[in-house]
Amino acid sequence: YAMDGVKRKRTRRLCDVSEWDDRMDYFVKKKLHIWCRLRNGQWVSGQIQSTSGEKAMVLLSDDSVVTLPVGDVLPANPDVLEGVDDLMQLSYLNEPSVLHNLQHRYARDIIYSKAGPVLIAINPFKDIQLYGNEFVTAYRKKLLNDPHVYSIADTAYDRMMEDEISQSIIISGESGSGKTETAKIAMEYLAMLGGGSNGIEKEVLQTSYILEAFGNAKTSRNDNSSRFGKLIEMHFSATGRICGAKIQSCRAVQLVNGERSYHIFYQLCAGAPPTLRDKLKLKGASEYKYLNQSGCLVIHDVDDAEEFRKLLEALNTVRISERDQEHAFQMIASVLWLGNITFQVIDNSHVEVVQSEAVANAASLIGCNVNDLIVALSTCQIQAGKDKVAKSLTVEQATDRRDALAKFIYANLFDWIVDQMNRNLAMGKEQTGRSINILDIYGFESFKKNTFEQFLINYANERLQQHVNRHLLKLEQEEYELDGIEWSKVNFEDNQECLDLFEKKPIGLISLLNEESNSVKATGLTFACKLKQHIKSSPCFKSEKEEFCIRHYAGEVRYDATGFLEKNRDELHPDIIQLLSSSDSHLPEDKKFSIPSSDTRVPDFHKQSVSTKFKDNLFKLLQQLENTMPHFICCIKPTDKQLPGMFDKDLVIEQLRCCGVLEVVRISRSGYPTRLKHQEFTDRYDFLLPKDNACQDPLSMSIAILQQFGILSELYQVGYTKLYFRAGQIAALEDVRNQVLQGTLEVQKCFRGHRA
Ligand code: AOV
Ligand code: MG
Repeated sequence: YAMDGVKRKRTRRLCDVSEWDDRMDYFVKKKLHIWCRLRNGQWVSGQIQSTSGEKAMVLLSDDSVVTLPVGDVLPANPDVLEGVDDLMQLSYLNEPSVLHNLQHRYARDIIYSKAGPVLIAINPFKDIQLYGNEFVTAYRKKLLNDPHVYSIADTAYDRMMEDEISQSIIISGESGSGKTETAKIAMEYLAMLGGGSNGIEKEVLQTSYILEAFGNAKTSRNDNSSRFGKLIEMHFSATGRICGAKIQSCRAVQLVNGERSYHIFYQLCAGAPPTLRDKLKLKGASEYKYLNQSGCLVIHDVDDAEEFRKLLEALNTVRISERDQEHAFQMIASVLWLGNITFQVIDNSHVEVVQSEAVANAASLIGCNVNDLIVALSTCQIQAGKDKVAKSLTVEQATDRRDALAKFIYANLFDWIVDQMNRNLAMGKEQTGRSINILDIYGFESFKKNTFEQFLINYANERLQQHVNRHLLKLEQEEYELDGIEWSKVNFEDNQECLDLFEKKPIGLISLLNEESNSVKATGLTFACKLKQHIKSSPCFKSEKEEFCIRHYAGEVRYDATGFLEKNRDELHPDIIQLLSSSDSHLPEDKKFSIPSSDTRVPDFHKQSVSTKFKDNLFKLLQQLENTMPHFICCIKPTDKQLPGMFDKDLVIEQLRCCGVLEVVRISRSGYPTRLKHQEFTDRYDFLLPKDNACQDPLSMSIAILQQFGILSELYQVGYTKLYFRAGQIAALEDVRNQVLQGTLEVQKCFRGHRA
């Protein structure tokens, strides 16, 4: 242990750039490997032959020699460190070394690595043989301790059982990096550990399938992209069995968006059995406007009909009754038929709904009168004196109304399904302190065209990033400083500025958006102008015409302001509310639409905008995580092509930078990952002190114990309230403790005496 600590200290110092300059001669003499950055920005391996002034002559592997600025040369790690499990073990911590290490592993299908406390998971885009019963058993029995999602879940489970503190597994990464798959792998592990006779673990696992059918869609970045964020709480009994679960979701997205809409539409169209087809008047997906406009109806290698059969199985498993399932499919079909309703202008003056099977089917599926639907979609009831008169809408207004109705029905259905599952998974009466929360949200997105949905999604990621940074980088260092131990601070990139840009009142993006949404005359253009006018000082913001740019932690994104106001208002016209409330009277209470108040006396500014609700919801989720012990998984997407065997270094390094991976490793390496309160420490080890020991207070006793054990002073630090140990030191202490406990009777007695 002593050796370990000393060695680490030396290598740590070597990472400093100034010392690297001094060491270069040594590298020349010993012909050691280095990394050098070529003009094209790529890092390649080579050997320094000589240096003169600010230049270095480097021999490359193809025997050519290049002359480079000294600043473009970095030390490479010795061969024995090739492909280490944990980046903390690297003697030289720099970007090319980290990349090389991860690529070396990835090429061997080792997709998991540690970066200190964080698990790095690089998406393999193919099945790899790392999962299933055998692996679960091996990790559970601690026969395997290679980095793995299983090992993170295992640690969380043990901590939960031992400390009775709720845990959380927080998964971050950009779109398509593997968050949702990782979340499922963690859930599978926990389900196997916590499975019992009630079979609830099977239900918990099946919820993922249902949520994905209704909440995921294909985008250009991910064929199975989550369009909602979720926090799954798994609750455990005192014996470690799963006793319940709860899903919280945070949806941000439109019906028709991206390449394909939600999977469920295509699954239903492809897989519904004949009787259901007849009831829903269902046609093929290509017949529906909401589905056929994007030009993408199928996903490569996915059989929607087969997926539908799996969905039915999942719905049965979570005990959603057949009647309820039918209700859900009826709502889905009503949305599809609504999308096919068209309008025509008569006499250049008023708009009419075209009589068609679409409007008839939509009305019957929603459960309302066809004429009521037609009136609600094409006219506006206006109070004229004592009477109400109908005023015709424009085609554009009518289309908006139709879409708003479809969107509302879908959103309502999604929430209803989540409620049903939560009801069936609800825990017994016992509320335990034992839960594991898994957070999986939509990843950072930047498309050719970015709109309100990306705005919300990227804001959520900005918030999540701060949560991660705060725990891994900030709190850790603050604790050292507060407790008065020696510490040289590691700086890291903070995204507070960008969050301020979103959240500041009254001149943050969300406030300004809400303000502008309240004005009837405002448009995307006036909104963009307003932003330009008010937000002058933020380095994260630029705007021109109808567009604005935000510099996010993960890169710059250009947003098109068109449609922001409407989507942020997301109003359901009182006429539609009227229609819905009259349509569902025949439905049982739990299936009724949860309709917003149509009370016109509620002033507009009291109605919460979509962005405000989203923000509040997000805060609630993250707040819940604050009271848990966090475990972090950082998912990395090694290629934009969704194909195996590719490793785009630039793409990977960008993501490692975003997650602050190098900084995390730096902090963990020079940090003290194990810490114990003086009292805790003395309670556990003071039986080893001679009986006549004169120390009274826990701090002095702690120091006496450390001296008694002969622990080297560089391996720990004594804070005001706690002891801080380098990695591995507590294990060494535990060894001694166990040996003594198993040893002579004398010591055992002494131990008992002390405890009592
Ligand atoms: P995401 O959740 O991070 O994106 P997913 O978890 O949906 O990403 O992963 C995208 C695809 O990568 C999956 O559909 C799989 O094909 C593949 N994949 C990911 N992890 C694994 C793994 N461990 N083994 C095999 N294949 C994997 V988004 O939800 O778009 O942010 O909003
Ligand atoms: Mg996902």
